Order: sequence, then C-alpha cells, then structure tokens
Amino acid sequence: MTATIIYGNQLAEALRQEMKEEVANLKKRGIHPRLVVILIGDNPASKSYISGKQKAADFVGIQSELISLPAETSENDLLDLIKQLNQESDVNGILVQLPLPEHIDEQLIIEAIAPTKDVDGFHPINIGKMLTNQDTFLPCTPYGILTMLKLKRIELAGKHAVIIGRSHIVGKPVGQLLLNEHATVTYCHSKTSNMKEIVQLADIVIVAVGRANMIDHSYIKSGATVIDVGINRTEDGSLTGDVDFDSVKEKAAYLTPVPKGVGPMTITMLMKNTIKAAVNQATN
Ligand code: L34
Repeated sequence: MTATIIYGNQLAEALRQEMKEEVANLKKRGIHPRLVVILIGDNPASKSYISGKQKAADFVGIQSELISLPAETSENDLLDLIKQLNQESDVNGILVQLPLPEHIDEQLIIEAIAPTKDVDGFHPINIGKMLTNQDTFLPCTPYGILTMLKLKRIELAGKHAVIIGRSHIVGKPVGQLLLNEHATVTYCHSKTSNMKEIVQLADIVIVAVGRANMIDHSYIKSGATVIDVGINRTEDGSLTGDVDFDSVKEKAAYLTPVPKGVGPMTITMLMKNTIKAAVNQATN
C-alpha cells in the first residue's frame, strides 16, 4: 500500500479562502477581527512561525500586530502588557508565542490572558471547556489535526488512536479532542515501556515528540493514518518530521508530510479562533 499524503498546506489554503470571504462579510457588519502576537526574544523558529501567522492574517483580512520585546523583558512587564491588551476592546485575540525565556513563568502568563481573548486555547478555563466538550477556543495544532482528519473523512468513532507525546500544547489536548469524537485513546510518552507494541495496535497515530524519524514502518499497522507533528531542523537547515516518511508511506493509508502538513493547519486554526473571538466579543 502507498499512503495518500494529506497536504495541510492545500487544505489550509482552501479554508483561508473561505475565511477571507467570511471576514469581508463581518467587516460590512462593523466587525474587524484583530490579533496581537507577542514575541519575547528572537528564537528563529518562533520568528518563522509568527511570520506565517502574519501572512495568513493579511490574506484573510485579519488585522495583526506583532509586539516584539527583548529576551530580558521581565515577567512583570509582560504581565502588565497582557493586562493592558485584555482591556483594549479593539483587540480580539492575544497570543504569546511559546517557548518563553527561562525567567518567565509560562503558566502565569497563559493564565493572565483573558479567556475570551485566548485564541491559543491554552487558558485552564478553555482547557476545561474543551475537556467537557463545551464550545470554546480549541488549541490550534490539535484543532488543525482534527480538521484534517474530518476533511479527509477519516473515521474516528470506535477507532484506536495512539498519541505519542503528552505536551500541554499538542499531545494531551489532541487526545482529548479525539476522545470527544469517540475514539479509543492511548497516550505513549518517554516512560512508556512497550511503545512499539502499543503503536502497532493504532488505527490513528499522532506523533508529537520532537525527535527526527523516530517512527518507522515497523511501528505502523498496515492501513493506519499517521499524523506527524514533529518539526526538526536537520544539519543542512531543512525540516523533517518525527516520522520516517519514506518508510511509513509504504504501509500507512494516510500520512502527513513535514513541512506542508500540520504546520499550515495550526496557523489556519489561529485565524479561525481569532474570527470566533471577534464575533463573540461583538455579540456579547
Ligand atoms: N503560543 N506558541 C503559541 N501558540 C502556538 O500555536 C505555537 N505553535 C507551536 C510553537 N509555539 C506556539 C505554533 O504556532 C508550533 N507552531 C507552529 C506554527 C506554524 C508552523 C509550525 C509550527 C509552520 O508553519 N510550519 C511550516 C514550516 C515553517 C518553517 O519553515 O519554519 C510547515 O510547513 O510545517
């Protein structure tokens, strides 16, 4: 079997086109979605992801502003900035790009963002709503993965999904979203003793670890769907996923590439959440 490759960039483009029309219509009603992105320091990967976010916002018609602050910015100054943006009624979404420098407490910052403006869906209130299947901002990467699976009409109910990785921004929440879709969910992580045997049972495998090519065909059940969330920079500067693409593509039914897989969907879901924030704030 040779896998159907799921090109996230193509799905993302179609979704952004729809959002562009939606935003044009919202503007006729006086709703102008606006996103503020905060970058602390100058991590090159963060800069690249943020530039993708700004390009997408421009395309869709979302006004985006980047506030770029030095790595030495104090936790208190960042908290003050967030409090100020929470108060500004023309700011619909606030995103603090992660990771943050060591001296800043990430959780404290996430919890400072007004839940109504938390377009990342990282605030504990929004995570709680996600867990209990209430309407909320879903975290962008898990939301992007779910959207890809749905657009490709990949069955989730009753299927065994194995998540490799338990980070707060990808692994944990994507498992919960798949559980909400009635999948049977297993989490694997660094302390899992028999990972290969578990992954071999999976109908759907989500790999979000950050180790290049760690999953090859020997882990994969024939006909499985494999979603690669890893973004690893190789020595020559190119990007590669956590999945050994050439090996797995001969065994899986569906496989996402890196780049052009999950990454562009993450950005697209941020646009969706920002539009949702603007609409919610205009009507509440
Ligand atoms: N607050 N921090 C916050 N929210 C987020 O949702 C993120 N994330 C993760 C890192 N920190 C965050 C992102 O935006 C990862 N992430 C992200 C966003 C976009 C892309 C990858 C990760 C992306 O566009 N990837 C492209 C390649 C980009 C490149 O060349 O550098 C791709 O095709 O996969």
